[in-house]
Amino acid sequence: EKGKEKWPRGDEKVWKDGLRGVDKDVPDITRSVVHHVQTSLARQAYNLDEAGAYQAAALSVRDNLLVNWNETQLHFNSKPTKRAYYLSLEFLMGRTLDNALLNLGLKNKYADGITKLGFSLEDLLEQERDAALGNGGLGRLAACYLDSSASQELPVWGYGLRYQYGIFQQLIGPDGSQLEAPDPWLQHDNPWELPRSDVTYDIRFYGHSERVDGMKAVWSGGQEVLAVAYDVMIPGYATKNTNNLRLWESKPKRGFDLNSFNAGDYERAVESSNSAAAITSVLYPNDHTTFGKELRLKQQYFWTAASLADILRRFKNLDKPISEFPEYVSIQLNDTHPTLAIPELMRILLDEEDVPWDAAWDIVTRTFFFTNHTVLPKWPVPLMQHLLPRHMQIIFDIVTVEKKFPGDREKLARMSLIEEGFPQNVRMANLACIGSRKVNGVAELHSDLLRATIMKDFVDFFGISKFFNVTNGITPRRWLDQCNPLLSQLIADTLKLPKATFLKDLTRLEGLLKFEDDPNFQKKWAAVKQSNKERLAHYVQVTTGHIINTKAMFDVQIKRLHEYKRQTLNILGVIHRYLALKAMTPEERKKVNPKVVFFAGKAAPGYYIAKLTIRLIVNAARIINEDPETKDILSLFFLPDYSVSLAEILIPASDISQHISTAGTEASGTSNMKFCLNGGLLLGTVDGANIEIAEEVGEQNVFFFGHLTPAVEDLRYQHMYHPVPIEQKCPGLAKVINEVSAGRFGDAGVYEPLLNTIRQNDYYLLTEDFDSYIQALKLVDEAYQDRTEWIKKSIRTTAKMGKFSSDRAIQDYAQECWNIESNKLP
Ligand code: B1H
Repeated sequence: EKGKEKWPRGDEKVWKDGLRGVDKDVPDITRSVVHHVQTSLARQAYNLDEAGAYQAAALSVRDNLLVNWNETQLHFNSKPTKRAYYLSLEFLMGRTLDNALLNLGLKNKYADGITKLGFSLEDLLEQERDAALGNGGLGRLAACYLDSSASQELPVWGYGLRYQYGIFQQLIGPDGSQLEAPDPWLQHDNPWELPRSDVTYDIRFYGHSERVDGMKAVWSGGQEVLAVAYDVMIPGYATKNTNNLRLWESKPKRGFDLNSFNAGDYERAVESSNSAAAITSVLYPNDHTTFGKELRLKQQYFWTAASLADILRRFKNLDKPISEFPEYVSIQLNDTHPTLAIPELMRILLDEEDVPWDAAWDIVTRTFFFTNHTVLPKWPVPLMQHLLPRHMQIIFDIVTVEKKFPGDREKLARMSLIEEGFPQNVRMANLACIGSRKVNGVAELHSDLLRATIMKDFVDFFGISKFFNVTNGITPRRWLDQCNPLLSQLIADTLKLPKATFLKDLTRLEGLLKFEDDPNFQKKWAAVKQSNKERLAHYVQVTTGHIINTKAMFDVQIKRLHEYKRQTLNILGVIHRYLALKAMTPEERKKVNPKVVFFAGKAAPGYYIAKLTIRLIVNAARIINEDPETKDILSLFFLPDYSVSLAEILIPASDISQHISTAGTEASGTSNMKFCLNGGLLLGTVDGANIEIAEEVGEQNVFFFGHLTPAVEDLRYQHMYHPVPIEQKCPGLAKVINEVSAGRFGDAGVYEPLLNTIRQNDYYLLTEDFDSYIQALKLVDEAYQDRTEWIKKSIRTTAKMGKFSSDRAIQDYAQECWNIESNKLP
């Protein structure tokens, strides 16, 4: 009988002797690296370059992870355990080697071993390509959550897609505009994944659905493709527990169509296999808006169907009745992208498990939890009907059941899963909401706004307790210890604690408050920042040839280019500063504190206005950095191809960072937390998690400006219906805009569409916030003059960041939603 066989087969002692343990000493490490050079890479000492040495070191580290990973699987399989599954279309992991070494506690030993083999570990780390399977904050959040789950020994498994191409590479063309190139991150072997050719599922598209008795149906025909699993090990920090991230690749079910092949039509024969492979070929780079594209819907269904099939198979191994599914499985939906999991689980329960409708719906609504990160995507009914006929049927059946709810008709229309129109649309957020046990936003303000606006009718219907908040978090392992080893060491020395203590309980940083007045500690604190600024300056010099004054204030804004994030406000502020410096006498300029402004971020390839902002930044930099009158006191850089790895260099080097979205538009933001954890001060609007950061560190330690959320709607209304010319509304900004428009930064004319968004209805309210923004920048300058006070602010900021650890966020989910428990490997 399966599952009851004796194992291991053969002699248990022989098996045990054959098992590899985790490396303990430098000789074990060098032996394993050499072994991989020889037998995995088929190379030798004399022909090994850095790329090869990186591969061998990575394979050797992977062996250690595998030992722990296997034990973790066995541990959690040994008795029925409730698990949580995190479904995310994006996992922005960045590099793995350094993180794995730190989590395993093997970094120093590997550094020694690698040195003995004639290489430097630091150089090998630079050989690794980022795994960039995400757009921005939403994808990086998923990566932080995996780290926190494993580090807290929680049974949380991730599911995503194995895109052949991650987020595009950004290049800057001769005229300063963004150009895109593919990101072939799998070109070299990826040592961090394990192909699981034995774990596959058939996934159907198109075809037709025929009802059989009542709510049941048979879905057949159409196209079938194969989902193949790839496993990525997720090591916890200072624990053996090593979780799993399973990524799906699409493959043709059969190599090619034999009928067409036999008829001599070879092109036709491979056509369908190409279309199967296309499903997981590329990450959509649109961030916030990917609407109406058939391939995107295919990705979403392919991934949710494969993941659910896998989850169900694991549940079935437990031999429990299907009604107990929610006792063993919780599924977190990362935004609306995986919402098809709801009708898909209904389909499986109704059509394959013979569960009646009400019982099926009960199982579904106890299994899913939904995190909202932003506004509301929808899918056209005709597209869904064509691609997923059975799911469309189920959605309409849910609507029929919904109609039995009492309530006024307008309200029902607002709450409906179907938006009327030509064509009709399926509202995915409404489906996710009614199909889930609980719904949360990602910062207090955002959750409040959800409850008060788009979810209001649902709050009335389901009651307020279904709607709650989990403020986002970041992992202190990567975003303190890994990216800022000097600061991490200084904290450990000062608190006289092992690093693991505060890296696992970030609230311990509060202990630093005792030292804020200690001049000796302040000096060391400042020295760490200085050294990180030099590291960044070195990077800029190597990549662009520019030499940076590291005594200057470093001011950083790095995030996706978006109108609502208002990089345009920042660059127009820089130009305002430049014009003011130009108007000064040389004597006056001597008194000005030098400043370097950094931007980085990608724009969606089709986002014209965002791309114009990049072009303006790049071209303004060309003028400003060459101006002999000002270049010593103001310089400006747009660093191309922003990535997790680049963030790891930029964040520790910042004195001040900007988070300046129009109030009420940034759900949370997470880089704000990263900067503050690394002792950078925050300049921002009263939006997203900025508010909670200020609550923690004290408002006197952040620089806030701009209108508040409740004012935004009225202001927009005024701009629409009672527009005031910009010269009157905001003369300071008008002057800057006129200079740009006149071609002072080259390209006269090309920026008009960008400038017009401000001159015309100014949806993101730059004219409303510009003056207070400039005022806030002035306060920043003044504060920086008093360096001791600045350093104190910086220490206080770091000290109060405990709340923003993703460990806390994951505990919130584990307790509020998943009802799972830590289970540490012996
Ligand atoms: C966030 C997205 C997003 N919100 C659709 N929404 C996407 C939506 O490709 N798509 O279709 C991609 C991304 N991303 C971000 O999530 C918020 O803007 C941030 O404020 C927040 O910090 C982050 C994590 O919650």
